[in-house]
Amino acid sequence: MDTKILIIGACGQIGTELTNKLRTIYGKDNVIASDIRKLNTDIVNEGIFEVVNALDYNQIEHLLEKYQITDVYLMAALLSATAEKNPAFAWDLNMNSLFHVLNLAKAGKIKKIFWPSSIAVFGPTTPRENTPQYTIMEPSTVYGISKQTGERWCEYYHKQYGVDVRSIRYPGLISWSTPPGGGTTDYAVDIYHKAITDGKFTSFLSENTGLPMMYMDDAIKATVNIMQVPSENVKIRSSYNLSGMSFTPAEIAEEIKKHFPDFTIDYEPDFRQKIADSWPASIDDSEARKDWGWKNDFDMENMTVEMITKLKENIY
Ligand code: AKB
Repeated sequence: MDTKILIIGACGQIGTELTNKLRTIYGKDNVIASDIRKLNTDIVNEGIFEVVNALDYNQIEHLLEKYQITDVYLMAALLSATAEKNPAFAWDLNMNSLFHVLNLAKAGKIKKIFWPSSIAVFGPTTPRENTPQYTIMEPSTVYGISKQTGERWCEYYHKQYGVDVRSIRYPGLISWSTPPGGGTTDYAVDIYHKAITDGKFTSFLSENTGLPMMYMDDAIKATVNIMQVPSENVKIRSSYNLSGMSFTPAEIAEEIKKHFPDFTIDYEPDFRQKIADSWPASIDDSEARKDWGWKNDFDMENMTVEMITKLKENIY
């Protein structure tokens, strides 16, 4: 059976780039992009697009039947900072959209699911440096609690009902072409824009707050890879640790200064500082490397060159 893909949340930060990549790989007619609204004109106009509410089981079921979908990528979610402002809705969206696709897969209507988890599943009691795959997990944010719970359900549906669900714990994602959507790691995108437009940047995280980060191209590569490997390679059915690089606001500012010597940074930590302080500073992703051959292409240095080049070429 040919692969037919439904992406729920196709207009978001990851969804946009994932949709473009999947359309290239599988062909435009085999990738159905969907979102709650027509939020991104390229995604809407350059292929098949459907308006869908990730909380509406019947709408999703209808699309699965209409397009004979095999694989679903569920990218709709409220991220960490936004979720803290609206805990009840974050819990509803992040959990019930997952239950819908897990139950549709259990009913035999989806063959394979991709569901993103996050470094937010870890908490203040987790070892912060080189955080292992298996460790203490006591998330203290609404977003983290929803992702941790989701991981448990993914593993449960796999073990009890044979649902082929695959997942990655994304770190902070950095892209020149799509804006981030309400996360704690968003500063690491904004800093590049401000370096070019203003020559200075005010960080909402303090100088020495280290966090795991990844260039979007690597995140998309990992997502496509984990969905393409044979099922037996995916040994972890909660979610895989995944690492690209780790840096603090001060370190990324130093890297940017290599390109803009006059660039300056100052620090005004806000409520997101507490979230960042509860998360790992770096991640051990050896299980992903071993099980399905994960390897990152980008570090802070080559990502910075690419970000500045692409932003100058395409945006400014
Ligand atoms: C966020 O900051 O909420 C996200 C994440 C790390 O999952 N980027």
